[in-house]
Amino acid sequence: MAKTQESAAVLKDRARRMKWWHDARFGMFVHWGLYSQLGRHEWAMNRERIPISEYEKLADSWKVKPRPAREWAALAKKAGMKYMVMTTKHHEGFCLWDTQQTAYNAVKRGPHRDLVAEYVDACREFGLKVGFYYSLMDWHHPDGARCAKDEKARRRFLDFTHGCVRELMSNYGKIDILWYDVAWPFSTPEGWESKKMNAMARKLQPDIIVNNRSWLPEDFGTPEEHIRAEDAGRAWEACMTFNGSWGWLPTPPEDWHSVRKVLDMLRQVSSEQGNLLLNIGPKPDGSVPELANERLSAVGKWIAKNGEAMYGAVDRCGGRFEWMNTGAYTLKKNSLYYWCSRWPGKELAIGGLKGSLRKVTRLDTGANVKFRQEKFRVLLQGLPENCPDKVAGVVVFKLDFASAPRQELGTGYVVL
Ligand code: H79
Repeated sequence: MAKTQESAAVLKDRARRMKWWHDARFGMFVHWGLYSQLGRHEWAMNRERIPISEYEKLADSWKVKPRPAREWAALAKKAGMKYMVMTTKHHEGFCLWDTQQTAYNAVKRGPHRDLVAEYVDACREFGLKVGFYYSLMDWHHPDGARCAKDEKARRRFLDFTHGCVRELMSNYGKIDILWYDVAWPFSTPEGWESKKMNAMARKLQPDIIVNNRSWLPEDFGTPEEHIRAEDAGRAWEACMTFNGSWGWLPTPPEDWHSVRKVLDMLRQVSSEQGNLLLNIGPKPDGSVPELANERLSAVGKWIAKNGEAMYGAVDRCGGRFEWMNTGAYTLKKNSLYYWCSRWPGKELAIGGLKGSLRKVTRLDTGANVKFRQEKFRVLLQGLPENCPDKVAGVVVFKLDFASAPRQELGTGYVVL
């Protein structure tokens, strides 16, 4: 994606709009649509080349329980998530809101309800920020592919696309995030008239945060299914599936990320000022998958005691702190948080820490921890024999230094 020179005013406005998002750290992605009924991944229509006429039948067979979005929002809140992003239209082209752009929508067909309105209400009820996912690629719209080669089709398709975005930005009150996906078949912002589209979104929603998938960098980067920081100064959010699929796919328990794995993902993003958007793919009727419920509830229980290590103004570790085999770090100014995920017994040695260590506390209990600082290591002492964290086996130690800490490891060190 082309780098653009941005003015001080643009950067200042972005910092204002994104403050809450940086502090929030953790959000819930929800992939729910007609494909959920098939239970074979949200790309089934494309992978299996299901004809449109056959796929469209799913629009009438879709049965949805009352207000499932309340269950998602309740779980997100319980899990320590601060925002949600829901698929208002995935690649299949079915619109979950009351749109005037197409009759292929959840009000005119199957559910006969505005599922986006229900979702927005649920987010507000649980105090969560509201994000809309919108797929630019559309396998259902007659011009969704031919727009690449036919200017009249392109005009129609852009009117449709911009019309959808306009409705989403106009009809549901304050929207916090606009999350575009797959800008195919055009490969430039000019193809989509993205500048105009995003300016329209921002005019309607002056505080909105827009992702980078309309061929413009906008506010944040979106690594998908991997965690990798963008350059310093650039916000980023890793979006991750829970069990290898975005849409509902029944999988064995071992395919779901463990509680420990989710905590490690949170540590990884927090250590580089990123966010984690963790997905659930609700069942066809909207129910939360049992394993998502179970594991996110445990994640939330853990975060309730240890959230200080991830929420708020974290600093980038930027390679200054490398893992030890007992754990790894997050950083806030002079405080280093050591997420110990492999318990060592009564004494924990952390290698290479430099800087004057003033105080060590355990986040879960707030208790002070006895320590000894040697030239190249810190020893935490008097710990329990067995790991005291019964939720996930992860204990966070907060190490307060007199000034910003560093780590010097024994690169090239030879024991003679
Ligand atoms: O919604 C979830 C996925 O379904 C969607 N993004 C997440 C959040 C997604 N993940 N991967 N992809 C989409 C694959 C994208 C493939 C593409 Fe292409 C490559 C799109 C454009 C170039 C395949 C080849 C489809 C069109 C050309």
